[in-house]
Amino acid sequence: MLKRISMLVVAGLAAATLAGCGSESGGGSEAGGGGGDDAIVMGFSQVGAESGWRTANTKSVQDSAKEAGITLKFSDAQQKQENQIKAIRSYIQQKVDVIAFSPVVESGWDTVLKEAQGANIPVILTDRAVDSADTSLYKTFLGSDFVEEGKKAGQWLVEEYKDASDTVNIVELQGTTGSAPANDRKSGFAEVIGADPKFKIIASQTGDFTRAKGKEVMEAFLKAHPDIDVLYAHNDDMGLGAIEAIEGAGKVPGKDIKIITVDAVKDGMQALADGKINYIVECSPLLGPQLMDLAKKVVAGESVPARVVTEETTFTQEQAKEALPSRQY
Ligand code: GYE
Repeated sequence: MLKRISMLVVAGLAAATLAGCGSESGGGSEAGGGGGDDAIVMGFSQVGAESGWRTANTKSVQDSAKEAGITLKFSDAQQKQENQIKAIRSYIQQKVDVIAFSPVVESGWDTVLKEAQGANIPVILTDRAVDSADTSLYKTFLGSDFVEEGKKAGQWLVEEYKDASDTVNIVELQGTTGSAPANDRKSGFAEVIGADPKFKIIASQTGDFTRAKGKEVMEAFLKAHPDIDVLYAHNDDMGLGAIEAIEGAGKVPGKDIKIITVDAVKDGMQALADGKINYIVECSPLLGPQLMDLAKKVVAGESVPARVVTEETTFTQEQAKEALPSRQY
């Protein structure tokens, strides 16, 4: 018994530490929703701050919570699943009204999701999916169709090289290993280009969705493969890092090596308009308003659709020039 109590105390302390270790982007923080005592309290566990997309997503969630009068408890998991599990457990202990999170990887969530279910706290998945067989563990999943994004990237490539007969050597910078966007953007792309054997993925490695890792891995690709025609990067940030590596190797990004990325954040769009990227598949980070709507419904016990897919487009270099001035993020 004593042991059990002390374990609870330790868990409580861990939760308190988690909620208290506020840094600018990390740790826990609480934003008042402006509402009274009956304001909905949402515990939100964010993946991290790995990319421009993520920064825009965090801002969207925080701004929308304020606007909706929802009190937001926010924590940044720094791309670690264990931190997300700790955050979710702490939200369960704090008896929040609803938990929302963007799961860093797809697998390994059943136990903690069952704990939330046992405590009668509804869970909303936002941005990324989990692979749990039991879909009753969450109320809804709001986010993009990443397979579709990968397909759009592949379709552009097929069209771009429709008259070529030579082999097209492709290198791929994958997102975080095990994450839904990395898995799905890879498979959607592979499915489309797989129809024509001239397309060859000669190297594929994770760049963890960051600029620094994108640069590092692209440097290694360039050393190992002198004959790269195309880079497919699962996000803009890795593509931007890779551009530095390509320029460092004396090659011209967008010309010597064609580049396709996903996201369409401002820096990516600027590189596209400048001719350094050739095509971007959009993935919208502005999920906050829909998330708050869903949260209100779920807390009120109303039914919500099991899946809410974000609407997205694609950008060529010309379209990027047009869209840039009014781009919000
Ligand atoms: O594409 C990438 C970010 O999960 C859709 O995560 C998100 C992805 C996004 O780090 O830039």
